[in-house]
Amino acid sequence: MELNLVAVDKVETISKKDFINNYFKPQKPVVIERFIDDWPAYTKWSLEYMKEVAGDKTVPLYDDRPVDYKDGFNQPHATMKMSEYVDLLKKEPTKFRIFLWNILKEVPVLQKDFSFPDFGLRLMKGLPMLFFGGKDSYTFMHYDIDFANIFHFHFEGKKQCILFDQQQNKYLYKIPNSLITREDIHFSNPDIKKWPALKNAKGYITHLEHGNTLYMPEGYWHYMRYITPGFSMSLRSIPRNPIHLGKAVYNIVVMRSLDNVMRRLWGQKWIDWKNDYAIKRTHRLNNI
Ligand SMILES: O=C(O)CCC(=O)C(=O)O
Repeated sequence: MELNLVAVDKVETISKKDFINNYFKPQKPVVIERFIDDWPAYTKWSLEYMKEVAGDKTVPLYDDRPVDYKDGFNQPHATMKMSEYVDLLKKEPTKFRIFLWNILKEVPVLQKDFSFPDFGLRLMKGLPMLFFGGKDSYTFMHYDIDFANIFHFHFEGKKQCILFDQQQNKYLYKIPNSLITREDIHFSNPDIKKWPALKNAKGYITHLEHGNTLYMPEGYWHYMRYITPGFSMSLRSIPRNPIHLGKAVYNIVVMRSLDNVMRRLWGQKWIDWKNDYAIKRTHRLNNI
């Protein structure tokens, strides 16, 4: 059996009013296909261009290895010069991804290529983040620590996105005190016999092409699989729902530090316990 996924709405473009009424208020995802056609980035941004402007930067890389207690929260697995990384992306499939790379800090010249769109939400100006991935690499299912509303702009290549809202948590094998599900679930083709609760989850699926914008509402789970090498930029706006805002503050102030302390105290036992508990709890909640 497959996952219960419906296609994310796709619109060519959208007015602020329609975006707020049809997507932001009901907290529903949408892909806007041609929202950024007038950005210089739309014509300029490619892997080759990134190599040109940022080739000598050292970039943090992540692969799909499971969380290790020796690593800090979100600590990179390797580093490389951007020029070598782009060459690698183009040459062969690689698991290495760049995750949460702050453009403003790293390559300020890229700021000239885009603007902060007016969707009727106040976007955080200091946090435009870039993500890169090689063919078939994927960003594990997670939601963001700050529960932000996310606008995700895709460049070069094609990317599959699978999304769930926070109501689905009890079906997703969520790891306690963290923002991820079991890392051994391959959401693009999950083994439902091994993960039976997943069949109760209702989510969304879409594919992004160059120039598409994906809106992900507050706290949405997202799994991204790079079908071909490419990259994306995310802009974010703080959550409006007070419960989400409270959870964001808790995550940033308590959850992250608690996890780091537990890793230091308990080591791998803490990670193993969390992974085990994710299954026990999910199966208990689903009478499995
Ligand atoms: O596309 C990716 O690799 C991850 C994107 C992501 O996690 C985000 O935009 O918050």
